[in-house]
Amino acid sequence: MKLSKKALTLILALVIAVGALTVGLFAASNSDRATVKLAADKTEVAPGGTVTFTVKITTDFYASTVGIPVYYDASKFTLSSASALIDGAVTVDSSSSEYTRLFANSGLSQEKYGAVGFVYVARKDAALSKYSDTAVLRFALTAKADVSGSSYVFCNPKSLKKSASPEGMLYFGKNSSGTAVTDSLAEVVENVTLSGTTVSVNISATAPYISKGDSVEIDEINRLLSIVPSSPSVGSLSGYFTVKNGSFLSSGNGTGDTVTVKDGKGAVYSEYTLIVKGDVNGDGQCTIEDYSAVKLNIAYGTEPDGNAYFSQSADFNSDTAVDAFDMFYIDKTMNGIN
Ligand SMILES: [Ca+2]
Ligand SMILES: [Ca+2]
Repeated sequence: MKLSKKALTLILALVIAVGALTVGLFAASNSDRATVKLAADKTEVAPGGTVTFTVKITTDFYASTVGIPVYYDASKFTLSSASALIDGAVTVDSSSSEYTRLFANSGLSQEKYGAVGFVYVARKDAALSKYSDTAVLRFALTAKADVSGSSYVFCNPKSLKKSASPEGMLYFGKNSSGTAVTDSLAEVVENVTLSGTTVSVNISATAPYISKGDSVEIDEINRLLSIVPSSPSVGSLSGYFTVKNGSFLSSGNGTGDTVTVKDGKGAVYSEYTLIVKGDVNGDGQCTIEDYSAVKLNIAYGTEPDGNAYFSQSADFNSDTAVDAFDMFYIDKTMNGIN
């Protein structure tokens, strides 16, 4: 979910205001408990390669505010993308004016560490959830080109917001009436368990690595590998990318097929759904059929049956819109004039 910086600033201002108001109130009862988990899709990565992390939460109360910062060694990783997985939530990264707040109470230096945050604040009358191992944040860290060795990615108990340290950005607010609809100020829940929120990732030059040209893009958050076909027929995918220190298999060369990356021993390392730009019917060709389907979509909003990735494959120029520009590129590709 992408919100404007203005909206983000407003939400964070709300968080700060709610936090300031609730610190003086009694804390929620001891039985209220929240658990945070952090998982990585892989624990070994080559320099330049990417690891995807998912934060999951469980609460036994109706959560009206949630804030979770995650930290990483900035000398080894850079944040390549982050996505909040709950409606109304936002992510905070170094492009945000509120970034510094992620380090409040943490005892961690912004010189040495990077951080990415998840923030959710329920608006008035919003329906609230008790969460059960619910994925709330996904983000991807890319290992820097010239580094090696193991490195921790973690949540930090010191970041916890408490009455005694109200600035903390790790917090859970409980709807004080205990009901599923926001109706009052949140009470801060201090009983937060960080269960398995320290993940060690080894950066190794022998890990599998996808070597690709500019016509290939990888969306690690949504597990999509997109190619821009260089001719009307895709042909062999190895003309677009190769895997160093490993190999790959593909179930086909059209949109919707699965690309499986394997390590040097043949074990599955990662998996992606293939998107071929301009191939909306998934046959590995960019033809008049695809052109017509996109034209119908633009005119009438129709989508061909059986392609869950229509919008990604129809959006040839990857600007998140399907429009006449994409038809222009599909026309060029199907006529072999790229
Ligand atoms: Ca096609
Ligand atoms: Ca487009």
